Amino acid sequence: MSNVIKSRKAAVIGCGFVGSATAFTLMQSKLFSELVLLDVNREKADGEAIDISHGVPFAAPMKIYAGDYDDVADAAIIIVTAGANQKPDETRLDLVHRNVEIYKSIIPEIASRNFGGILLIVSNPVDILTYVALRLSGLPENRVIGSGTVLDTARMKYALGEHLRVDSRSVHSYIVGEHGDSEIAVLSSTNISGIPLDTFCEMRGYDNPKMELDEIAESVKNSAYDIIAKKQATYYGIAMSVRRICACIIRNERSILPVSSMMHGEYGIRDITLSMPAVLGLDGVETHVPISLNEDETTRLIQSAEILKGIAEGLEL
Ligand code: 6V0
Repeated sequence: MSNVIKSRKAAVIGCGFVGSATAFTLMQSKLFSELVLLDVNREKADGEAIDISHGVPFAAPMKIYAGDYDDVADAAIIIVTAGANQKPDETRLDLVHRNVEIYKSIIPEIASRNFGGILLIVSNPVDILTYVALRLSGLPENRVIGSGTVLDTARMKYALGEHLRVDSRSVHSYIVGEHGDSEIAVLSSTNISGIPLDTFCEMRGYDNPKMELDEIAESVKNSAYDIIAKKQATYYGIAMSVRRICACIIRNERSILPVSSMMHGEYGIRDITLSMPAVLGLDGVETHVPISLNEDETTRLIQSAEILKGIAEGLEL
């Protein structure tokens, strides 16, 4: 039997750049009344909790404190950001062995306490670690999700919004597959409030937009490398992405977000976790939404899945 969860309680495991930025945005979100911060460095978790608590009078009443695994077991959502981050010239996949070992010390602690909420994986490589968390926890597949390409999709919407001089919220576009080097920007079905991307490009005076759009997709894919080269880590964009995912779950919004979760034959892909638009609500992933892809996008998605599968199959779990 799973624990009864407290619907307004969240926990963040790993309080480095990403965990603390996430905790800060969650404090401002008013989604939760209780937030537990957990880190191997307890002092760090405690310091972040105290600092972030001092923003509470400007948001809404809530308790933020450093805790241990007994404190996180009844949270509605546990967000795992623990683990090494990319150093300049490292790919996300380079982190896999270090972070799998860290997950082996975290996920069983959660599972052994009959956790009944949603496990939201953020550490990289996020798709592989979502797979690892699923296997190590034994939790139902709908309740183990990765932040996936929610961040990449936001970056794409922002870049297209700037390029087309339109509100990024009016841009409907997805990046799917791995959160990483093999990700796919689905340009074929991208639209601006229903207007096909190519048509909107023409409206904005771009005659032959393909090259510019491919460049934008490429720069979105490389944006983490660019940010890390300049400031050693990325955290604000992912913190807002996590906030959006949490809102969708806690309010049972059933929005469609490209989170990472287990695939069951969509596009012929199965037994691996990757990002695909999905209806997301209180129970986590309700169903995948296999958006239409052109031939090239489908081929690249299958390649992305194969890369991830090759890594997942080589892990000793
Ligand atoms: P960081 O600042 O080094 O923080 C990592 C934190 O994890 C530190 O405070 C550690 O003490 C803590 N930690 C390590 N081991 C454990 C453990 N066993 N239990 C509890 N806490 C532990 O890294 P940063 O915050 O920059 O990045 C964290 C992870 O998020 C990395 O794997 C990044 O690659 C990843 N990101 C994922 C993104 C996404 O879109 N999914 C985006 C940005 C970063």
